[in-house]
Amino acid sequence: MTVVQPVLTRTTCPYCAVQCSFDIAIQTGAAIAMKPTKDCPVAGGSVCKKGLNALELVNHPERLLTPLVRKNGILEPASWEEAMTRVVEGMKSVRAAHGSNAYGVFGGGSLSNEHVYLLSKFARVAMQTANIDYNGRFCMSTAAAAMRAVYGMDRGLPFPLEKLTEKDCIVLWGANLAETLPPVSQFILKARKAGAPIIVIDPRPTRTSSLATHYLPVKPGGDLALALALLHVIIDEAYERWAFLEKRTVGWDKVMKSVTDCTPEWASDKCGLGAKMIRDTARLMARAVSAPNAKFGGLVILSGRGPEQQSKGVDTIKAIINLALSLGGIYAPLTGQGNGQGGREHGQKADQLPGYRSIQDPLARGYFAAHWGIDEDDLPGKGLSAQEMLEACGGSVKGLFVIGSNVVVSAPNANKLEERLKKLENLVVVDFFLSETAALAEVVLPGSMWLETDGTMTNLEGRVLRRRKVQDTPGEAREDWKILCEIGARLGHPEKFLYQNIEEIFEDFVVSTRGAPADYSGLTYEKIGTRGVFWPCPHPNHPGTPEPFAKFFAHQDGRAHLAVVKYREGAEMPDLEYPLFLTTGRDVNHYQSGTQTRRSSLNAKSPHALAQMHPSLALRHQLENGAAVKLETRRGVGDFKVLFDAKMRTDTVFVSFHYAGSEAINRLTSAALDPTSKMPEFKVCAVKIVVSTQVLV
Ligand SMILES: Nc1nc2c(c(=O)[nH]1)N[C@H]1C(S)=C(S)[C@@H](COP(=O)(O)OP(=O)(O)OC[C@H]3O[C@@H](n4cnc5c(=O)[nH]c(N)nc54)[C@H](O)[C@@H]3O)O[C@H]1N2
Ligand SMILES: Nc1nc2c(c(=O)[nH]1)N[C@H]1C(S)=C(S)[C@@H](COP(=O)(O)OP(=O)(O)OC[C@H]3O[C@@H](n4cnc5c(=O)[nH]c(N)nc54)[C@H](O)[C@@H]3O)O[C@H]1N2
Ligand code: SF4
Ligand SMILES: [Mo]
Repeated sequence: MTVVQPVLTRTTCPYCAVQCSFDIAIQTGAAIAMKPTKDCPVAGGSVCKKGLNALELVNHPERLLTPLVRKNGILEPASWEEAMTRVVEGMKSVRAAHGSNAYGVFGGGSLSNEHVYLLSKFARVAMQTANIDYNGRFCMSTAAAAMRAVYGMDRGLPFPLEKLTEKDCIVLWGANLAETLPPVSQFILKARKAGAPIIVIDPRPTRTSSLATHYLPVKPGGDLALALALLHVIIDEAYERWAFLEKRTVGWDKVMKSVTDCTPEWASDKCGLGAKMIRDTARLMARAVSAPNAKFGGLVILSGRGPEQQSKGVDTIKAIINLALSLGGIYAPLTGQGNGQGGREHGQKADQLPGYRSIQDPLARGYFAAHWGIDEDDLPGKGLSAQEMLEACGGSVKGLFVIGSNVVVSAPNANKLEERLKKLENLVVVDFFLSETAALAEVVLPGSMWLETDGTMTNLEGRVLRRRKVQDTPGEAREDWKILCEIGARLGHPEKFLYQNIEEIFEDFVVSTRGAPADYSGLTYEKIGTRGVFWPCPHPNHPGTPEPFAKFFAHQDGRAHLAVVKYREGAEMPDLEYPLFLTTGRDVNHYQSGTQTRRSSLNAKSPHALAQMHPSLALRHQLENGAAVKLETRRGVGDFKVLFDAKMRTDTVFVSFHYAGSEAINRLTSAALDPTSKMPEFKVCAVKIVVSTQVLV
């Protein structure tokens, strides 16, 4: 008997923005094993359990194998012909009755660059709607807006991760990377070993704070006051780096004056930290980079979603950037989703065309009208942002097409959202599992998973990496791009969606970015290879740009444009009725809305949503560790299990957002938006504890 040896194919993980490389063993056309590889250009073979576990889901018995169509209120298996007819008739009828903008398109940061580009073209050319946006509004929009304003460009991390090991001081501001981007911990630990202070700022102790040399248990939403006060101390004690500020920034004088009154004493109550702790932290940061020959970027401040997912997030990040630059340091966000970076560059944002071009820029509009072969007047303008679009559902938005997001679990104020989605005339969801959002749809189309389609992903460092197809979609499921192309063709534009394979989409996409801020036009699949290329890469001989800000920032004058920021509070603060802060985030065992990880063996490690709180707070409500508890906000109530944490602030409860039903914390969260980025305030609202007798098993 001949034994068929498995073939190994290199691709990247389906989950987070690190985008670790894996070798997939394929036998007779199917993936049978996946192994990390030391050749991984990002993390050198260090991976996490989510990635290691990913293959479990590919052949999972709950994979969607046929389209589903709602009949008499129930989703039933249907042929593609029947499902497509329903989709296209639904879209046409919404457009005929209410106009093109009555149909919304909602994408996600897990989709490849090719799929994102195609979705942008699909929305603007085939659906002719202005209303396309995506879950990155819930994720990266705040950091992106602040970086674009100050640096002139948002490139996420403006240096390769391994450079972290050379830093003199690292601040992890509301970033729990030991649970959310685990392989990044190795670089933090190396920097610590080399003597760099590691400062973690988070309302709750985490695995990341245990890697730190210093930990600041900030009050939820207290970040802006803290950043202003730290800068005040830097200036008051004359630590600022004048030569650097003069050479590389504009606006310092105004910023300097604006923090005169922001003393640590002023900030103390607002951020819940002692004035001495604030002063000592500023001194620690300043002294770590005080050598006369200290290099640019010796101090690095990295944010996660903690300071970003706030109604004042953009101002908070601008204040953090001012702080970093005052010491000749650099700020950067840690991008979250697998293609969180490419996802925000290539046109699924309501105000953007592919390449990070503004949809309101006449030159960009002209370029894209020509590229897509349409009349410029037919190219829609700026549309509604994600949460605005979801809130318009059942109102001005009558139909919604969702691909790559499970908004019923992941969007704020979810009770209202479910009601709104039920009012839609047409809800179409493309997914590979029946997510909570898909379960409400009129039509569900079975799409592709990460190893069933080719493409590229841009990781948190701005490194463009290859995804490789290793097996076919199961049953009747189809690759996402084929689904989009077919609907586009059926909507009357067959010639615009004539791609034969995904590389053709890639080629069309990279050409479209030529001359744009996010210029990918020098890339080919071959050039990307297994090590990836950093964008921008504007021509075929260009090596890519690992460190775009090393000498200049991206504004025309090459400088960072510092912005004056004023203090303000969160949209909803604790009061007599709802006396505690509720904040939310992630658990190491789950990914996002949990569509995938709640179906995997990882679920057994974290089967329920936990309400993490200080034992004294719990015991005041006669709650033991593990007890069932109801939490209530002005928007909703939910069922959780108490988790004691003696290092937690006594005014704060933390819950992760990966669960559905009555354990979905987004039934309670606030949809207050940042005025610039339109980011919902997932990290701050007011809550009360209601004792429950229900027992969760
Ligand atoms: N295991 C796992 N990993 C993931 C994901 C996942 O779902 N699961 N998702 C991926 C995605 S899309 C993203 S965006 C990243 C997110 O990665 P992170 O930003 O690391 O994750 P979060 O848990 O949302 O938030 C980080 C920390 O912010 C803290 N925090 C809460 N409120 C505040 C506040 O007001 N101020 C400050 N300073 N901190 C606060 C929380 O306690 C939490 O520890 O993770 C990626 N990786
Ligand atoms: N309370 C609270 N809420 C939050 C956050 C928080 O910190 N707190 N964080 C926010 C953040 S940062 C994010 S990024 C969002 C994430 O939340 P979501 O936008 O819901 O993201 P996912 O859970 O990744 O949803 C992706 C869906 O698309 C499917 N999918 C994944 N990949 C593909 C693909 O390639 N093709 C197709 N067709 N389908 C695919 C998955 O099965 C899943 O159902 O949640 C936000 N919500
Ligand atoms: S760190 Fe992120 S990319 Fe790497 S294996 Fe884990 S989930 Fe996948
Ligand atoms: Mo995210």
